[in-house]
Amino acid sequence: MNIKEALRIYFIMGSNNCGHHEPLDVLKQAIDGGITMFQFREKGSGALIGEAKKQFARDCFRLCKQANVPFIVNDDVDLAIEIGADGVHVGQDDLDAGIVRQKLGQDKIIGVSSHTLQESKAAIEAGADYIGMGPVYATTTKLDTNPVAGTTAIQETREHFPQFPIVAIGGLQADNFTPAIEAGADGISIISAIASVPNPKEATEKLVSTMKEVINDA
Ligand code: TZP
Ligand code: MG
Repeated sequence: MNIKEALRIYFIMGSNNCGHHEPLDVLKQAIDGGITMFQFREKGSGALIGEAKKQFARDCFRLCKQANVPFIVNDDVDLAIEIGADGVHVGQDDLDAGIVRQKLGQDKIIGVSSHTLQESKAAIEAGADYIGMGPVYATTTKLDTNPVAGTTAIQETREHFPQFPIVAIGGLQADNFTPAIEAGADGISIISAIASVPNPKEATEKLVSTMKEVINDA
């Protein structure tokens, strides 16, 4: 798998991000619209736990597998191992990437959230396959984010690591993500601009077509 290409339109979702939509239908629409990777992020207020979480993860994984969309689990390494997910994404306050690597083995994808060049360096040294950087813009989806970062740290990380896979996150939409790509991100991670809109498939198609234009112009 080409990780940079997989990061282009990286959809992240949990059941509590979907408003009145049926979460599996949102994921189905996002897949039909052209997402290139998916992160199962079942956490926060009202999130499923225990068996219900596990079943929902399996259902999401099945849809992704059918469409060849890599399936990444947020935080929960044990769940990822149990269901055979393609990888795990961890934040700065979660398990260290080196420990995740030991648990998952060499073949799985490990993503790490980074907010600064220093965090990027540490994640890369610890064996991350990609880093997620942001929040580029303000977001109401995650309440405990770091301060809005713009694109400066993305640009700094890109200058130090010309080839390393980077995905931008935070408040990104079709009409505002261009600066993140221009700063050096390989793709965008999106929650609400797909999960919380009236037509997730159309929204995804718009992200995909805009991304094609932005990359061709770069
Ligand atoms: N980490 C930093 S910002 C964010 C996460 C999980 C939320 C992104 O959600 P949205 O709705 O795409 O702004
Ligand atoms: Mg986390």
